[in-house]
Amino acid sequence: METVSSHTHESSSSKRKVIAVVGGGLVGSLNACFLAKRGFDVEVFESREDIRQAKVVRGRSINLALSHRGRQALKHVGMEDKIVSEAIPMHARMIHNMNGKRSPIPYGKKGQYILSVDRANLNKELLTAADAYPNTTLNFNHKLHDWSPKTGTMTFTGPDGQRKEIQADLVVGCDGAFSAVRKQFLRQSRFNYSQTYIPHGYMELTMPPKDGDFAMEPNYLHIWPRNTFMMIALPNLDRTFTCTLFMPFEDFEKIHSGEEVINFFQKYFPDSIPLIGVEALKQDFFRLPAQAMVSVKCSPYHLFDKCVLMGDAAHAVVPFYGQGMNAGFEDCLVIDEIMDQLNENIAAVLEEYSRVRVPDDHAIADLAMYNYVEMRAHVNSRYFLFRKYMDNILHFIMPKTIIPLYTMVTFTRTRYHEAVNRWHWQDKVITQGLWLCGVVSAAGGTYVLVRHSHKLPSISVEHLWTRILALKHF
Ligand code: FAD
Ligand code: EGU
Repeated sequence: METVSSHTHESSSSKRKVIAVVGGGLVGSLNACFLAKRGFDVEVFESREDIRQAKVVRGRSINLALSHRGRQALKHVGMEDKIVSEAIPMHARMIHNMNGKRSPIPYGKKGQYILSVDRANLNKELLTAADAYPNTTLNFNHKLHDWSPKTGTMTFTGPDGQRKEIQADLVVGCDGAFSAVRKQFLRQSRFNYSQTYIPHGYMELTMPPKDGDFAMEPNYLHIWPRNTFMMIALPNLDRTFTCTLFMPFEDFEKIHSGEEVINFFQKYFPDSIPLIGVEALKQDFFRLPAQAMVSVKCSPYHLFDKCVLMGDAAHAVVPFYGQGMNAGFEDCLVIDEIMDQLNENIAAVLEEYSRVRVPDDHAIADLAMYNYVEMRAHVNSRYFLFRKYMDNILHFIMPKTIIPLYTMVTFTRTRYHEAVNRWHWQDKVITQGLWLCGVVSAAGGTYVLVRHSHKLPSISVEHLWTRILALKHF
């Protein structure tokens, strides 16, 4: 068995705990910063090469929406300002209807906005930040194959293709939706696991600048809601937009030629054709096949005091709430808070982390899936506008009572499962309010009729009111 670097050797003799972070993606690299800041010896193992040196970075999506939860986590390791300065604020959604009409709907009050961040750039910044801690080592081209829950020994394929065994006190699985670390959990009794592929795939298309500037209004999240088809576009610093088309695989498979692509876009997203460009569209569409989306839920997140899962490895969610990365970043913040509470007693911390975090991650996984089902069922541009206007108006009238769900999810650190509970409660309040309005107007109408008929004895307004209130109990 070998140790990765000399400082690991020295520190294990000085009894500093060695933590192996498997996966140097968004969550792994941020988590390395959190753990290094605490003074642990951190070893990051990433299967890909160092993306800071790579010429072409192949990731899953080009840009992402960063919101409050993610920002709070970045702030904790001193990275918030840097990342925000390299991001583009989106103050509202811009809804595109079939005729090319655009309608903005603000995300919240002035100053409430989400950010469009470049995934590759964010990952590079976080790797550089992790690298700057003297007690952190980044190991690229290290692919985990398996590990032993008994001993904490991990087996990797190293840079030269040779097998390598490496030992750590704690293994932190940040290796994404298809986690290799998680494989050992599946062999344990009382481990819950489910994964669901949705029938939709996604494809990314680039919208180039027009006359050197953004082809559409830059500070918006552009949305083309078309029931089963949907397109979203987020701005990039280079004045391009990355458009993401969501569509059932079945429908992707029906499109074979450039001409069919244009026909399809002509039918559903006509205003985007001149902006992306006919030739670019014909080519871009066939560059990569449509990508699958999976939802993964499991529990618990820890195995003894040896291992813990975080980010997509613990909870991959479908991207219909813009929360996957934000939730993963919040995972890092939550376990850090627990580390403080429990004095870094690893066994106790991991148990508490599973106890606290599982209900919240499951809640956001459910919400994202719920939104996927709702969007594909009946969300066209008019319905989308109507629903979001209603949310905003009710919030404006009763700011303390009615808070839109996306506001709690996007702009607060309200625990996800509490946001869901509150949402159900608000729904009841709204439904009862609507019923009451209906009953009051029906009764009022009846009262007026009765008064004008002069045939029946008239009832006092007070009397009518108590009757209406009594109705509520049915
Ligand atoms: P990953 O980013 O998958 O990183 C895992 C890392 O582990 C990778 O670097 C991989 O190379 C490495 N690895 C894998 N296996 C091994 C192994 N065996 N050994 C060593 N290393 C390994 N989230 C948002 O918050 N906002 C959004 O707007 C948003 N939009 C999205 C749009 C789309 C289309 C998709 C698909 C997702 C979106 N997400 C969004 C979700 C977000 O991409 C993920 O939640 C996030 O990337 C999770 O980070 P992670 O570090 O846990 O996993
Ligand atoms: C999907 C893909 C609009 C980036 C959910 C809203 C998303 C993002 C919404 C992608 C939608 C959907 C919300 C944010 C965000 C909305 C949100 C979805 C970013 C409920 C890069 N979603 N996304 N909800 O409210 O809370 O604007 O690929 F179309 S950001 Cl599906 Cl806030």
